[in-house]
Parts: sequence; C-alpha cells; structure tokens
Amino acid sequence: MCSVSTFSYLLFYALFTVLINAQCTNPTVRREWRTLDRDERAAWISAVKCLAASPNNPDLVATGRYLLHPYGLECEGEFPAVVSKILFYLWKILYQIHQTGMFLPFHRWFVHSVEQAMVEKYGFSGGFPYWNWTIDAPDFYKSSWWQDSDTESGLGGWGDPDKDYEVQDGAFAGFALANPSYHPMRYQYTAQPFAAFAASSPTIAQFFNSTMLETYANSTFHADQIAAIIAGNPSDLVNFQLSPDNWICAHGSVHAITGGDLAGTCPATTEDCIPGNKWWPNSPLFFLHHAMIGKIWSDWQNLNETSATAFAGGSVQAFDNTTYFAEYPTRAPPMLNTSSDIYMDNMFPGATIGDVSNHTAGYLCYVYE
Ligand SMILES: [Cu+2]
Repeated sequence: MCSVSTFSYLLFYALFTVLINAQCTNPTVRREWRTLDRDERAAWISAVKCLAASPNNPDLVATGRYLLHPYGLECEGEFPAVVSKILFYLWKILYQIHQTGMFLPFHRWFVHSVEQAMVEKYGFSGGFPYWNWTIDAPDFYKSSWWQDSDTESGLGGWGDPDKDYEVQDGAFAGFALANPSYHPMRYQYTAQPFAAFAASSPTIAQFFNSTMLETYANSTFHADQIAAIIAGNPSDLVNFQLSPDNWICAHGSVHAITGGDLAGTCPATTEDCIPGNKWWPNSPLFFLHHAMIGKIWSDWQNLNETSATAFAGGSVQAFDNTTYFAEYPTRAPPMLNTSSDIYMDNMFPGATIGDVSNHTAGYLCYVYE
C-alpha cells in the first residue's frame, strides 16, 4: 500500500532546509542486504515499489544532455502507473555521471535522495541496505544472492531463458520497467560480458583489447581485490576512482554479469534496440549496488584525512581517442570542483560535490556496518 500525503511531501522539503545545519548525532546504519530480517527487506521493497509507482516530479527539467542518448526523446512522456519512472530518469544522464568526476558524488547523492523520498513519502525507516557482491564473486551464478524467492521480501533469482530472461520469482517478478521499452524486469547471467558491451558502440570498442574482451566479470570483484582498491592510492582520488569506474572494473562488472535490467541485452519485444549499458539503472538492484560503491568510497575516505576530503575530476568523458583518454583519467575539462552542482535537474533537492564528501555531516547522516 502506498499512501502519500501531500503535506508530508511538502514538509519534507521544508525540513530539508532546516536539516542542513543539524548535527549528525544519530546516524542511520547501512547494512548488507542479507543481514536484514524479513520485515526489513519487505519494508525496503515496498517503499521502492511505491516510489516507482509515484508520479514524476513536476519540477523535473529536461536538459540538453538527454539528447545525447539515441533513445532519449522516444522515451519522454507519461507511462502507465507501475512503470519505474524514477529509475528511468537516471539512465538519461548516463554520459555525465560515468567516467567523469561526477561518478562518486552523483551516485552518493542519488542513493541518499531516493532513500529520503522513501522515508518521507512511504514510511521507510531509513538505513539504506547495500549489496556486498564480494560475497558472490566466487560463484556468482549460484550464490545466495539469487536464492530468495519470497514474494514480499525476496529479490528473486535469475530470469528464465525460455521467457526472455524475465524474472519469475521474488517480490520483483513482473516489475514493470520503461526502458528501452515497456517490459517486465529481466536478469541474464553473462560470465564474459565485455565483448558484447564493446560491440554496442564503436566509441567504446576502441578502448578494449582482446584480453579485456574475454575477461570473466567476476574476476574483478573478489574481496581481496576490493580491499586492495581501498588500501591503494591513498589521497589520490583520480586513481582510486578509476578502480571502480574504468572499462573493466568492479562497478561495471557487477552490472554486466547480472545483465538484463542491470545492463544487458535488449528485451525481445523491443525494436531497433542497441544492447549494452543504456538501462543500467533499471533494476532496483541498482541502488543496492551503488550503496556498495558508496561504501567502498567511504572505506577509502576513512583511511586518512586527506582522502576524506579529496576531490578531482572533469565534467566530460574523454572518449575522443585512447591518448586523450589516458591524459584525463577522471575526464576532461571543464574541470569540476567541490562547489560544482551535482546534476539533479530538480528531481531531488540539489547539492554540491563538497556537500557529499562527508556522509556524517551536512545533508548526510549515515554510517556503514
Ligand atoms: Cu552503476
């Protein structure tokens, strides 16, 4: 049941400005999904479904950057009530928030903003869960992550190959999504996803050599590798960020090995569809995945004082050629700084990059367990 009170929604925005200056004395705790009990899992799923069914924010302003995407204009407009509109939004600005300095700040603010909407509009108690996929890396296909088919609290398993990889069990079976066309949620296990990913675009293909094309995705996100990323590159955000946001990396690998609505092939019913990364944020798993990316950033920040406030990065993907790409590892000018606004286009309240560098101060008040 999704009950929305206009009053509480308005109150949320009024409170929001007051909370900026509040002390973070009682942070919410972000826990791994599998440590949540059944009621906690069901509460998160219920709030996500309510959010997905809610109307678009009328203040959302479409900007020119949507036009970069070949499907951008086709997907504008109203969708049936159950379509996951909020997930739809992020997909449109894919090119500004990956492989730019916006990658970590944007995703931190976006997950937080979604959590706040769930709390204020749908009674979610807060403490956003995360997906520690290092647990699943050794045998991703058969891991415990894909074994919970509870219709209220389970995330469900893999899609059925005989039914276009549509998910058949768990609370999100049949969950309706808008991109690249209206379809039920899908997951398609793909052990070596990068050849297909590279083939989706000549621009992307130029950055892949034969070794990269054959990489097993789960070989990039084992626990010891993530620990090394966190311990490596102290104070050096440029090279730290490259670890989860390069062509072959933990972030992209989790998307691509899951396939379907976390990044993958086209739904069978979609015409003129280019497979690949165009709908990476479709699945609600997106938020659990990016809460984990936020945890890795947080763990790295907590290792030393300089890392805690470090920022560096450009605003434009440096994809012209491999030399230019190598010159701007977290992307090209115009450069971003801590005063730069995070792209939200009025969907959620705005913030700057500096506002999100510390998740226990200012707007943010949570810790990871
Ligand atoms: Cu992602």
